[in-house]
Amino acid sequence: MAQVVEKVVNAAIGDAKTRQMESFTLEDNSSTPLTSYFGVPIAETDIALRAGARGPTVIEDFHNREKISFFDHERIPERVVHARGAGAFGEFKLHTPLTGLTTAKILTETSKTTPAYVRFSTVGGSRGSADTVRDPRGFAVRMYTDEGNWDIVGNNVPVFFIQDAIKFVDLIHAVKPEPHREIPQAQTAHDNAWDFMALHPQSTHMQSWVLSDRTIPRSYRMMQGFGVHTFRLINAEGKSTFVKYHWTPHLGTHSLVWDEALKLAGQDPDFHRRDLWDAIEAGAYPKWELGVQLIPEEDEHKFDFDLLDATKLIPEELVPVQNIGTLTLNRNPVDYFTEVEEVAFCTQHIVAGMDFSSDPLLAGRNFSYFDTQISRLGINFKDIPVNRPVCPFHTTQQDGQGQMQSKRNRARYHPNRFDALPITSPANGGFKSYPEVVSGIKERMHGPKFNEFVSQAQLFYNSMSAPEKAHIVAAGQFELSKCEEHEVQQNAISRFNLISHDFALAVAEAFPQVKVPDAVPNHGRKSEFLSQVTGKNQTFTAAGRKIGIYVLPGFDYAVGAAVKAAFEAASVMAKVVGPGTGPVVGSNGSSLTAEFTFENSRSTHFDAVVFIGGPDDSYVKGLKNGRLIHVIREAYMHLKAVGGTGNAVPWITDICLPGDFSAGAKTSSEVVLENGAVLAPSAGLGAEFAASFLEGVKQHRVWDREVSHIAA
Ligand code: HDE
Repeated sequence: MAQVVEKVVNAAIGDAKTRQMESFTLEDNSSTPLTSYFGVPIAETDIALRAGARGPTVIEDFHNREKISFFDHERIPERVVHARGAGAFGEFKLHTPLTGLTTAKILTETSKTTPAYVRFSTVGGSRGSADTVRDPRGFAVRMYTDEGNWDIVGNNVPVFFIQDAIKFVDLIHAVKPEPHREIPQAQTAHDNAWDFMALHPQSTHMQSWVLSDRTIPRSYRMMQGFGVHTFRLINAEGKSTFVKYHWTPHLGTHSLVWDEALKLAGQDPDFHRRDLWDAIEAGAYPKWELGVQLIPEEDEHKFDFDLLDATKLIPEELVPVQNIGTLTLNRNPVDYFTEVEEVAFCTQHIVAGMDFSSDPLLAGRNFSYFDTQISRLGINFKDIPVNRPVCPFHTTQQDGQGQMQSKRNRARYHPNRFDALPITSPANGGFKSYPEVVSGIKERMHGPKFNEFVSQAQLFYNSMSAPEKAHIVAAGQFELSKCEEHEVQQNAISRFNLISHDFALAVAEAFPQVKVPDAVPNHGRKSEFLSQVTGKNQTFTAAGRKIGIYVLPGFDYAVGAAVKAAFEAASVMAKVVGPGTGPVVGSNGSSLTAEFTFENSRSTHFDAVVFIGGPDDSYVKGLKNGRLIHVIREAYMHLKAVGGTGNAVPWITDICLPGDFSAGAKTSSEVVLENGAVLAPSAGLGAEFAASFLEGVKQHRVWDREVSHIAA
């Protein structure tokens, strides 16, 4: 911890937010003698004051009372949704200005580097739940701009379950653990969730995303983010342009497979939090492009969906995404509670040059976030360092529980005799709402295009590759198999039938008692931008991946070292796995240092696994260990690149995966590539092996290995 503080202090040189937060960060004072919270040195902290060695504990022991009382009040209410999360600091740099479209400096001035903060989260689980559950992920970004805080409180899925905020309470009550026994934790695989979703047509499109691999991301670093709603940009003339925000990860958008996600929930519940932390500590800073879809005001009604409907996306074929800036996360928090638990995002935090659209979901959020922060953190949540703006600020608000600002202003009202007029004015860069023309009858109604729920659900499903469709079907079967009521399964599959008849039939294979309705028309359209396997905007790179290099004592050091060096040169996190942590001595007496052990890790911790061979048969004997054989089999089943060198090759082909390779694979004098496995039986091929292996890792998964039972 002392090290981290030091890093932050050093980082303080250039970043206004870091400097500001540093002034609220205590130096590591662990060598200062213990005191009470108010500075009184404490002589004894292990035994409470007692009337006689075996007598009652006395109340006058203020140290005992202070200690226990603080502990009693350590907890604050966790977020009612998105309780589980991880955060990091960084910066945003604009490279393509939106000149003429907005007056917001952050979107027009390329010379600025704006401090930024992101909190990623799951939605349904409690604060201590597992990271890898099936759930959309929150992707909440804050920019500490020179003109005030700007929060884009988005998700990793571009659409939402409902169109109107008034339904949020129903949605969340349905997807949270069932209230009578508080089961299941952090999952929608239960009757209430699918009961609601099956009966609520607005959720049809989101259901196809929820069942897809999007809701089991490989890493926060490999997720897209979306503002979801349509917002407005406002230029100097007061003209408005509609905008949708997209975050596109430099490492590509990639997911786990379901079996892996389930296992990781137990093996490492902090999998995503740890991955983000480790990458930032290693200097492998995650980056995203901020993209915008811009829609001129006059085009508002040209789509067959309503721009105000958050259950619809704008297909990129209709409005391309233009990347305008780069977000980099480069600093881990110093203290989780004050910097992650107490961060208070609010959708209404926008800056001048922007405004909201009349999306009814967004309108409800603009009320809800401020309200929820009052309940979680108190009205003065603005004073918590992570929430403070870095620009000058001046309000007439005062007092309230936990107020921390001692204001010198004597008059906290306007107008007052001290005002240097005018203190409020658009000319001072003041926020001005867009003067939208509105007319209509006050009634509980949505626009007519809000009543179409199926078209984009079909578009999404139609656009998936064969393995992605297979995963959606399997997810549907998994979720509904955990529902106990036939009616729920029947209703859900009837809804799936609206998305695709083939999809409904495939899910129903696991539910013989369910009757799949007749096929309904499917428009057959696809988008080229939605698949994670074939999508046009997808990035494939080995950079940022974690590869396990397995070695036993006596391994071929030259090969092991060459492979590790080649991986590291490709910005891969190469992790040596050995029988114990610390040095594993190779055949020539040199050693590699193992960070992981056969016992403390599983194949699921890595994107790919490599076994380095050793000098003789006794080495292979060491490999004949159920745990190690399982590593290869499990990674292979999870569609990962697996590899071996030297005499680890026949062990892979004959013992771990018998029958999967050609006869010559284990004797070839060259590097062999079969079924996504990379094998180098001959000595001295470390560099060639590593190059082929990295190609495999780059593909993310070996999709051909997937058994797909439905056509693309
Ligand atoms: Fe949220 N949401 N939400 N939400 N949401 C919260 O605010 C709410 C919605 C999202 O990392 C809460 O500070 C309503 C859509 C994220 O701290 C709460 C509605 C999207 C986060 C709340 C929605 C989101 C939250 C709980 C329906 C994606 C975590 C704690 C109108 C675009 C922020 C908190 C963080 C958190 C309300 C719908 C994303 C209760 C009423 C749509 C990423 O205010």
